[in-house]
Amino acid sequence: SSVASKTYASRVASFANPAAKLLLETMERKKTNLCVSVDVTKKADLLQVVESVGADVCMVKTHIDIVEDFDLDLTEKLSALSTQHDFMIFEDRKFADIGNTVSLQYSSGVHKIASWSHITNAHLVPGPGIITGLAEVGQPLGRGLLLLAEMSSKGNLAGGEYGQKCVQAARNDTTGFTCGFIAMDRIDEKVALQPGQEHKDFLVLTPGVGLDAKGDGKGQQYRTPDEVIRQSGCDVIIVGRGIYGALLKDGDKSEAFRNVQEQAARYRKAGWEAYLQRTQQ
Ligand code: BMP
Repeated sequence: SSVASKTYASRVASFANPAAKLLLETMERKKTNLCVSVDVTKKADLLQVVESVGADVCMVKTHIDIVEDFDLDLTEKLSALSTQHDFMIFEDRKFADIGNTVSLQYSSGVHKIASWSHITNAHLVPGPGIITGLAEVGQPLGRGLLLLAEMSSKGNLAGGEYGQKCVQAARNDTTGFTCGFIAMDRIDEKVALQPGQEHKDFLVLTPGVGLDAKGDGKGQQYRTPDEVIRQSGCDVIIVGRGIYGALLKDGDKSEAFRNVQEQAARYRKAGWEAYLQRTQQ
């Protein structure tokens, strides 16, 4: 039977990866499948958004390289908030180079991603060596990796046969470091097992989620939490501008942050109701 009918809690045992286990446990404990994508360029705004949404999310997603005043105090504060509010951190780095280079990009440089991000992601364009390179750094730290099997944007070149190859590569990663996908549906269940492969459970995290807009005029395409969670069987909704959008408008900042909190509560409720309906609890 499809994992879509199973509860998050019942799937914890089917993962070896500690980050995947923790995410499923967190979702069940907090009753939320919402990940907020905090794509703002100022450290103070980023931290304030995270403060505002912390109680409503299982995970916060960052693009740490867009922060203009980045310093390691930011990732320390982010980690402290992650403990305080019980959510995980996903740096949306989209690694896309050979194994040796991604090891360095993941462990080193200004951002030292592996030291604070529980989960990160990669394109499989360079081949499975990218998984080996990232696993070398992340596996000893108990981190997890998602492969971008599908994307939400119009005209993207992922998906199709490429997406199927991502599923095969994830299954063939015997370390368990690869624990899921960025995808638009339950892609792992659409790809037949190859001879010798065992069935494995994977997480599916899905961006391109909005309740009020269909697109952004720059290729993004939005679906509702119900379409993503109930109809497509994905596990986590990733929402950015639908939640922090008020911050992009001029006006009273404290009012904007109140709106951010309200939107997080709204998306959390929509995502969780879709999950309850899917699993008929
Ligand atoms: P928004 O909800 O504001 O459109 O933001 C979506 C977020 O998810 C962005 O951070 C973007 O980089 C990311 N994303 C996406 O939109 N589509 C994908 O296929 C993969 C992504 O990581």
